[in-house]
Amino acid sequence: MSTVPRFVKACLAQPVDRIPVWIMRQAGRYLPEYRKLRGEYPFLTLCKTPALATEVTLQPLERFRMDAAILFSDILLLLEAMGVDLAFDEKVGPRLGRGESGEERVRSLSVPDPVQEMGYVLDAIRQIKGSIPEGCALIGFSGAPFTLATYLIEGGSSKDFYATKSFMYKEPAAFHRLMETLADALEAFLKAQIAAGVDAIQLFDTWAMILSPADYRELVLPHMQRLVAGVKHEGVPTIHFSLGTSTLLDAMDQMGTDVLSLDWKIDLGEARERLGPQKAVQGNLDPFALFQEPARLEESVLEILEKGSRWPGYVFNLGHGVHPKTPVENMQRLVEVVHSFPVPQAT
Ligand code: 1CP
Repeated sequence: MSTVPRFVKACLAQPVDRIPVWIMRQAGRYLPEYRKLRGEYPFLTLCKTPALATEVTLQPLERFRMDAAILFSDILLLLEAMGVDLAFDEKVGPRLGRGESGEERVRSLSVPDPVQEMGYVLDAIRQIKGSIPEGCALIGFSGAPFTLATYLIEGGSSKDFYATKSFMYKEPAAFHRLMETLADALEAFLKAQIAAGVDAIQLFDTWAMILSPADYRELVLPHMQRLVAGVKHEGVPTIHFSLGTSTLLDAMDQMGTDVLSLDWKIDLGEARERLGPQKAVQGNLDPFALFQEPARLEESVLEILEKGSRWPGYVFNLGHGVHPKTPVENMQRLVEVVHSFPVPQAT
């Protein structure tokens, strides 16, 4: 008989026997086994070959007893399925399109059938579910509409988001239409991931922090609410990730996700006070805390654990992805400290 993983229980703000832990980018460049495989295959080949995506997803679980694994993929692959050229350049990062303007890329978008266009992701999910350790949850994910819109309009990463912001302010109606199209594509894709077997969904809105609270409420929140409501219908918990959380916390609380993943710039105890016991939280250790010597690292982890665990509904994580130069033994130590922490209201 399969029991509900403790990670899923914590996302639903239910009591747990110990605090669940997983780490953003836990499968990644700080692991020598990832670097070895990455030396043999380009990044996109790892993502698009289900056996390789499965291997990378499961790599950290060989070393650490994480309570969840996240599917190895990337938020930008959906834009490719929507009709935009995608390449990853080692030096400059992602490149979208073939030199068209942002407006041209926006106009050419289509809403794909995920089974037809993202079948490699769905196959990877089924393979991972076949070999993931008992009790370990699998997290599916996507970008959020706004963060995907920035990559689409800019044609890649950006420093000042000039193209996104000028499009948004000059053509608000077209911007809303773009957000709607992205939300439609995301809803279909996330439902397909759930049908393939993921236990939870995380929505990455990395660049929402560039918006004022008023613009966030006007241009992003309604689309997030519709998307989250559509996915919620499927019965798996939803997690919202963002950076620069404190300024947008109250608006993000209204989005409807079960969990908010917070960065280190907000005090976790204060965030839990503001959000109340119904809302689960995930986070929020600074990824660079993993560069401290072991005794100091332990103190930092315990401090976060104490603040996070005062009510049920807490998942230990970093505030953003683990840095590629992180010493692996410090990750090991972090996981051990979380595991041995006595939960105040343990089941
Ligand atoms: O060279 C390499 O090995 C590729 C590096 C890499 C990896 C490991 C990229 C390129 N993407 C990923 C995987 C990835 N990306 C995952 C897999 C699961 C995990 O291990 O956590 C996830 C969830 C993402 C999500 C993602 N991709 C985000 C949102 C989260 C975040 O980190 O803020 C964003 C913004 C991207 C875009 C992206 N992917 C990769 C690059 C270089 C970038 C651009 C980042 C930027 O604009 O600064």
